[in-house]
Amino acid sequence: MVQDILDAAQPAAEKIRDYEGKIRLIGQYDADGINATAVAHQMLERLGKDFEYEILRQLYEEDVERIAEEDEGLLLFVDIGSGQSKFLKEYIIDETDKDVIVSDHHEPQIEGDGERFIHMNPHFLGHDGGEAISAAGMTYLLAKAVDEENDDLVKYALIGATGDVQKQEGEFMGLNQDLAEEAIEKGHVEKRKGLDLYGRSTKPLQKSLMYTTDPHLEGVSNNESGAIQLVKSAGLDIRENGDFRTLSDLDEEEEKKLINAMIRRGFPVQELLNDIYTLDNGYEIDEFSTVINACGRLGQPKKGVKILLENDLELADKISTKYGRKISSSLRYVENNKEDDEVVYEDTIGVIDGKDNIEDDFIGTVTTITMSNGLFNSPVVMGIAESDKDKMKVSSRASKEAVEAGLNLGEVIEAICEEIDGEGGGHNIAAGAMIPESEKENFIERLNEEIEALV
Ligand SMILES: [Mn+2]
Repeated sequence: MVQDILDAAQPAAEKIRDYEGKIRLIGQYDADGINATAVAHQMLERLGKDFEYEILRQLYEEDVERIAEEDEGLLLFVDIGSGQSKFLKEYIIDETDKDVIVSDHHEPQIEGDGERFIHMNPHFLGHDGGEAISAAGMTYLLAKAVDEENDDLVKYALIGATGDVQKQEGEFMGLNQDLAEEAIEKGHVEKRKGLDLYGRSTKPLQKSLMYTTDPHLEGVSNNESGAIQLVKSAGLDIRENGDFRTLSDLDEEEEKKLINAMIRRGFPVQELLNDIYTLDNGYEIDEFSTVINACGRLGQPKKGVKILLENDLELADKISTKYGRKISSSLRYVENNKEDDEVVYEDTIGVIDGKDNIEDDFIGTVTTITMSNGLFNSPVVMGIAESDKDKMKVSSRASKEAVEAGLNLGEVIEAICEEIDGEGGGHNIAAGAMIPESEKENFIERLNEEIEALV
């Protein structure tokens, strides 16, 4: 299955191996992009290449114009570039003598020419770039085509795919499944059925249990001493060498004991069991991918590359703490302004206007938390915040009930964006958009109308 991508990667691999000048690596700033960058970084370093790298939030036209002027003669774009491939051709291929390689999985605009512009994208080979493979996966296969020895980098492909929410109900799909098998076989990743609780590898066990509210665990949800009691009733210690244990600190036998204790209490454990992927550094894969994503959100994507390549868990810990603080302060802004109807207001939908007080990279998280914490009693909640270039970022979530009743928020948002010269879409339960600042009121009004008509 992955063989066709490995074959398709040969011309790019050859170009990279043979190129003797300076190379520029350009990556995207989310967890997938940072993993793809780490893979390419390692590949180039192992080849002894002279290279620079940068990580961008977006690749705007002016970025392409600027990159066309840089010194490097070979440009390698990862997790970015497919959606701007017309600009790459126009400003770089047609105007300079530089060569371009793109390793991406976003919807491509145009194909490359196979010579100076090599465009690797799963869409060209009939694979779904949405859930079958990420840019980290594409770049991993490129690295493997460059040198078979790079196959130790396979775990980054999985962390990237996880960051792009390519797992469906806990399971990798399509090409990702092949990559997961490869990683397990080589011992970089372990897979077993386990309790899929928040903070599995980062929070004390009793916290993971007390934070579990869906399904509600009578006497344990939101009840720390009840959670500690449950752990003790399973015959387990909550501490090890003085420190609180996390769920992933338990061995398989111990986790079974806990599961049995939960079954004895009549808890619907089946709903909490999932395939758990644990990395060889002890982190559960979703949690590690969140940390890498946080590096980008905090404006420090290169720290993500460092955490990945040096397995710098101390830095990972620092980033997590900093990220948590940033989320708390964004939530505090909402809390402090909930009586101010220019910031927090509700018609059919609930609206949080973060203005320039909530960073656009945090408005999504704030919206998700607000949807679940009962601030509104609406079928849809949206957050909006100022972004760069006179744009506003919109993030929206629908309630489970609304989705079950047939709402597809992604489609609604996409349709409104078409009317107002914005860009957006997403899934039935979560969607986002970038809209012109001037269309803010209009957008909120239109979304309210649409939801009102549907519910
Ligand atoms: Mn991606």
